Amino acid sequence: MSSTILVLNGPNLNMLGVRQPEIYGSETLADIESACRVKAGELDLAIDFRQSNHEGELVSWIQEARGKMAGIAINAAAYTHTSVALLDALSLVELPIIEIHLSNVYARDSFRHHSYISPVANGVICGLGSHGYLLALDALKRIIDSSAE
Ligand code: CA2
Repeated sequence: MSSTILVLNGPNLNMLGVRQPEIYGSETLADIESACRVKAGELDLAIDFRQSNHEGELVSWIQEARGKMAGIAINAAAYTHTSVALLDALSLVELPIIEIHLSNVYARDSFRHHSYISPVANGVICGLGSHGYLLALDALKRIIDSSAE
């Protein structure tokens, strides 16, 4: 059985550490990927860490995860608030899903308060910066282990 977690990152997250550190922190996406690799190793998981600025590419990666990955951690970035296509892909994938946001979306613009993907996520983590990614891996490990019992 697969023990690989697909960690998906949506549009503009490749710019982390370059702009708006007051909102998103000073770490780059590469820094977050490194921390996730260390955490995954501690949890005896592997990760496939990806970023795309293209909705269709994210949809294809979610579809390909079905039957191959053990779970999905996703920061869909702005597509969180707009994408029925991501909702549909995630609802078909039959894997545990944790939604992540670096910032506290509820303390920001009202259009960030609605997520299309939360209804199909097992859990949502927001406002804890890059630590949220590590908590998402912890949560997925628990869900995967408990469903294997
Ligand atoms: O807080 C989060 O993680 C978000 O998913 C980030 C998205 C935003 O649209 C969501 O509402 C909340 C934006 C990602 C853009 O990333 C940037 C990184 C550096 C500079 C500018 C944007």
